Amino acid sequence: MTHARFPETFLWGGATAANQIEGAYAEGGKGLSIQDVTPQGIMCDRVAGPTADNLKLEAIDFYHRYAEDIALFAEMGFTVFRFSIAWSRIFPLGDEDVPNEEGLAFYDRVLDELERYGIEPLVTLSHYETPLHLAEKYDGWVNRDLIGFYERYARTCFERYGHRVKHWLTFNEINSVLHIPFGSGGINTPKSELSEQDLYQAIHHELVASARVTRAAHEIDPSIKVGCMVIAMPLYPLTPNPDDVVAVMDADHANLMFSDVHVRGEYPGYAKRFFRDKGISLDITAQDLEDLRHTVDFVSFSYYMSLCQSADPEALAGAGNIMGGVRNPTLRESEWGWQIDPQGLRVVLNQFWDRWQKPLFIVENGLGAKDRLIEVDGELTVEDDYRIDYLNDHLLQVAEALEDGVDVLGYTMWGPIDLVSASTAQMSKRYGFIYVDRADDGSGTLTRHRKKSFGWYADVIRSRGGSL
Ligand code: BGP
Repeated sequence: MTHARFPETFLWGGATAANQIEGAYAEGGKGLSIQDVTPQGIMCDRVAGPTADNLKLEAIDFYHRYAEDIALFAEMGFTVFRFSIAWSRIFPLGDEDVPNEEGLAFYDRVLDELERYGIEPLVTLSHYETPLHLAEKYDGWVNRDLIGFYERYARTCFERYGHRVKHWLTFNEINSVLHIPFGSGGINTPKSELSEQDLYQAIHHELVASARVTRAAHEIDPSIKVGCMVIAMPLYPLTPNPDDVVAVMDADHANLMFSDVHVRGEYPGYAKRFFRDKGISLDITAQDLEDLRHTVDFVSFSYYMSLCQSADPEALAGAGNIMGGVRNPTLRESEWGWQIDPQGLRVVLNQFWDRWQKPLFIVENGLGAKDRLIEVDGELTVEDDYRIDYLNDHLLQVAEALEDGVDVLGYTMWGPIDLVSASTAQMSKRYGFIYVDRADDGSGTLTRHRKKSFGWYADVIRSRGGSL
């Protein structure tokens, strides 16, 4: 085995979200979340209520099988596990005064199990799971009241779990609200009717809320580290035309604003100009400005792909996941058209480190693919060399970034166990090292099977990247 490429302190693991794994959507006193009314996925319109075709209602039943699943993570040698707390398990409606003890107790049990194996929890407070009541009654984050409700929820979590959870993320992919206002911000007004004024007011409320809970965490326990979480998507100019380079700069700004505010504690000049040019006039109080000064301890992000940008509106077709852009003619793509660019991860790690000089955490990265269960030596498994190649190539680029001097805290690949996809709301877009027997029509035994990549990741962790 060759030499370790990663430091001893580097955290290795996987990342999930409550709505994509837990199921038990109406058990333990849980209220409805916006995920319970989006059976087609976060990019689609909501429906009237929970419907039988919504795979997330049962998901992969982590709510009942967490012990078995965490044991499998431990078998791979995980040192960190990212999961989210379902806000509507703790505050079923979102605006009540008293938390739901049964919901709190569930995460105590999850944390007990992680502790048993020495796996560090990395907890997302809000992962596309706004309580539905907050969406319906308040129009989600458009309403300033959400700041107080969220702070109460976050404080409840810090007080209960803060002594055992040292790393927290405030909002999953906070910049996604630009594209999926309901899924990301619980904004009930249809996207086509939502004004930019209201959208940016909602964003402002989320940024203030994030800063306020960062302060609360530090007050409750100074050893707690709080990070923001953004979609990282390096943008390359489609051509060397300076117009395309400026298009990249503008599109970058639209996204970087979220982490710039989190890290610098104030709106950058380019954002103020954007608001001026667009005639957006935000309600920002003196207290808001003071609150924003409570900056994050680290920056975390998801990385799946890069895209090109162009100043030519005709070139701007709808490539990409949540965010748009132009296809890069030099890159391969996944079965879902997500372009594969391992070097983009090194680029973005360097860009973020140079910009903020804050520790970085890669909290999502992975390949969604259609897997085929086969029998090998009497065991059911998946020979997922395509997934191994994807992750291997990306991790080598993380090692390069470490050589570049970037401070990277850890890597939690997305979906270590197959789960319900956020965009398609189906099972067949699989990311896991662990196969879950459930099909898109909801059938299946939910039995877990180790894929080939399971042993591969265990080797990577054991050798600290030496086996890559
Ligand atoms: C991110 C989300 C995750 C996850 C991932 C993969 O945007 O934070 O929740 O699902 O993308 O996306 P998908 O499930 O659509 O393949």
